[in-house]
Amino acid sequence: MLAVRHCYMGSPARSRVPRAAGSLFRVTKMSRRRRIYEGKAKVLFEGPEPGTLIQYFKDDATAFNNQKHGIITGKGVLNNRISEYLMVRLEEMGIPTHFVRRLNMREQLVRQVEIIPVEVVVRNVAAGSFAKRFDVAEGTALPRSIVEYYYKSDKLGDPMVTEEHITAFGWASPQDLDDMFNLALRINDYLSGLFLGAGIRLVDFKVEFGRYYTDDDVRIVLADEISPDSCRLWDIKTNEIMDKDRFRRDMGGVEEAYQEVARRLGILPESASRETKKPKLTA
Ligand code: AIR
Ligand code: ASP
Repeated sequence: MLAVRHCYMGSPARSRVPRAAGSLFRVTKMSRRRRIYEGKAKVLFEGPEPGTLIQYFKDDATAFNNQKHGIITGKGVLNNRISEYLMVRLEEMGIPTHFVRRLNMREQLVRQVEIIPVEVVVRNVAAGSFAKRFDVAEGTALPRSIVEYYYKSDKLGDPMVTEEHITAFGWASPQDLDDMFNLALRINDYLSGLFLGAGIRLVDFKVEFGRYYTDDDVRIVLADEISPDSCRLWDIKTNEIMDKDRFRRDMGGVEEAYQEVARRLGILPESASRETKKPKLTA
């Protein structure tokens, strides 16, 4: 663990690298570790110990199944912090997660899990694809929280699926599904209260789960991330959008919104706010 940290963070060589070459230096160092998987917003590298991975948060943002791509400067730093904060709080509430610890501004150490290819969405208020599918006005409170499943497939555009599809195709067993459903609702209950305390309405969110294998056991744990990339978060008083919909809908002020979420949760580090003040690069 320490060896890895030293190799890309604290080596004496770093102080001799001219400022302008800093990012190049980081890229060179990053590529030394074995890249296990590259997603749209994150990269997974081999971890320092067997059974661990390093989850690196990029500034890349995509929407509508990769049709739209952009860079939100500083997003990776903020999502790393926000996801760390939420996963630690959830662990404290007895929700098992893959999170081990944050390593630096953009990376966290996580347990290696077998990702279940099902996105679990929990909705409290109609928005996004739900509002469209059922022709319900965005902002309509739902009579109760609704859990939906989507098959994780870029090729198919993440189609909505039922428990029947999930168990018939063998993506998850009935017991896995039961665990995922119950965990998703507990996560929703806890996070709804936590965000409410920060003046934010948790409209909906998406979570992913994985199978964590130990010597004599396998259990379902929360994986991936929880951040404004994966939640809809509205200001409780003004309904102002504070999440990735600002990017999807070209509303501007994306990084400012993510910063505001971090600030309200009380976790905006000085260094991150400096980094996010760099000029915006959009693609
Ligand atoms: N989501 C779904 N796929 C990727 C993500 N991030 C999240 C959205 C939203 C919720 O799942 O960010 O919070 C529901 O999305 P939609 O598009 O089905 O309304
Ligand atoms: N992240 C998904 C995509 O890249 C869906 C979304 O967030 O809109 O298309």
